[in-house]
Amino acid sequence: MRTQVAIIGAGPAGLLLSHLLARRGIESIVIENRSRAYVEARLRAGVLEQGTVDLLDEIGLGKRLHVDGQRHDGIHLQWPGTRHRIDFPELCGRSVWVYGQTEVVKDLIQAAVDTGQPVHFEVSDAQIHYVDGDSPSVTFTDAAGEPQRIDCDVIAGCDGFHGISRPQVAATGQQVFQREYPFSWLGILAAVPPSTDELIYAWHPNGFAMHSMRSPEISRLYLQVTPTDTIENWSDDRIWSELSTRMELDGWHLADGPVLEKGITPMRSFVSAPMRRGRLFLAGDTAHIVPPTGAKGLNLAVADVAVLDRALGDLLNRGDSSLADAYSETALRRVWRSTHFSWWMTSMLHRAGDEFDDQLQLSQLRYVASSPAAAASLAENYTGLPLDR
Ligand code: RFL
Ligand code: PHB
Repeated sequence: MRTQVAIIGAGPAGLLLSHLLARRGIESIVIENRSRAYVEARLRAGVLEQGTVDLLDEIGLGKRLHVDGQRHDGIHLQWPGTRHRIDFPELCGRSVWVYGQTEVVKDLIQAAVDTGQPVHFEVSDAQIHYVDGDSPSVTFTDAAGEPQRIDCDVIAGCDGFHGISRPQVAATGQQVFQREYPFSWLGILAAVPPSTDELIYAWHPNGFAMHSMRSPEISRLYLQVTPTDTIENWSDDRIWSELSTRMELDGWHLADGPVLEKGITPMRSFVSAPMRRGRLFLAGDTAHIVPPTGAKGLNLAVADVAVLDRALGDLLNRGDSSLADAYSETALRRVWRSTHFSWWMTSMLHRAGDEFDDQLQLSQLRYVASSPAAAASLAENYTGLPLDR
């Protein structure tokens, strides 16, 4: 096969990139090692920044989002005895949308099907070749077991944290910055209407708890647990009881219901630089991971791809490599802003230290709740700074 851009990974980054490039008349082929059903059902992010929604609208992919998604104009920050609403439009003139990553991925795959954009699912043994020259290629085994090769001008590594792309950059010198947090998130999806109008981020002596949602019928909730904890230790009853303890507030009740799915995710910050080697460009989780407390991972993948789309447009349509040469530095500026914000939200809300740390956290929460300047900083980062496009 021959194409201009071989894209590895049909997550949000890879699928969106192929769609953006097609709008510039640039051909691409996406390969993905999982099945379509698997990637469409993979339960992950829930919050889209204003810029992410604006971009999806601009390219005609926002229709279902505006029907099934919900605009949220704030979040609640909570600590024992207090629940404080941060009002986004008042503080920074922007909002966020609650719309599951599963739905974003379904919309992107449907758009690829509708436009005849090739996406090869269930491939195996993908390998990247000759990225230091002008004629890179990707080899893989297709779903039918046939060996395949894609000759291309550029490879986009959009294959997530465990993919094959980042190790290619590592081979030529790469800097990795990371932090492991001493806690994990236990997340559940539950068949019960949300007990809240806005997402609740709650600090509690037993640990962080969070209430999010997917629809008027489905709630998504999280608990801070220890990294060595296993899901077998957490019966549904224990999860609901701990959630209601940590989010307790006079006059408010947490409704429980059947747990549809539950799992434990470790928390880490990770940045790998540069995000390029020769003709291989990295985007999304393959290059960086943020802890989910800031709701940034998916949005950062979208932001990378918005920058990469423009850079590849100039490179492949006009032979101008200046934006491609600046890609890594441009993308990493936003990556570090989001990395800082996610680290800050995580550090403010999770219990990990001693009583001195507790008092610093509570002081920070009271400050954000009482100072319009501090609240505006949270609002500006949470809703997302404008995309660099
Ligand atoms: P993905 O989604 O991991 O997609 C990578 C794709 O590459 C495929 N792949 C390969 N394909 C072919 N050959 C190989 N060798 C391959 N290796 C891998 C994979 O199967 C996969 O389909 O990365 P992408 O596109 O960069 O997107 C990133 C986002 O998925 C991620 O950042 C977010 O889900 C993070 N995240 C959140 N982000 C937000 O913006 N808002 C949130 O509210 C939010 N909440 C979350 C989250 C992540 C969570 N977990 C489970 C990590 C909540 C949680 C609990
Ligand atoms: C979610 O709905 O899954 C979600 C929302 C906000 C976060 C993290 C996860 O910060």
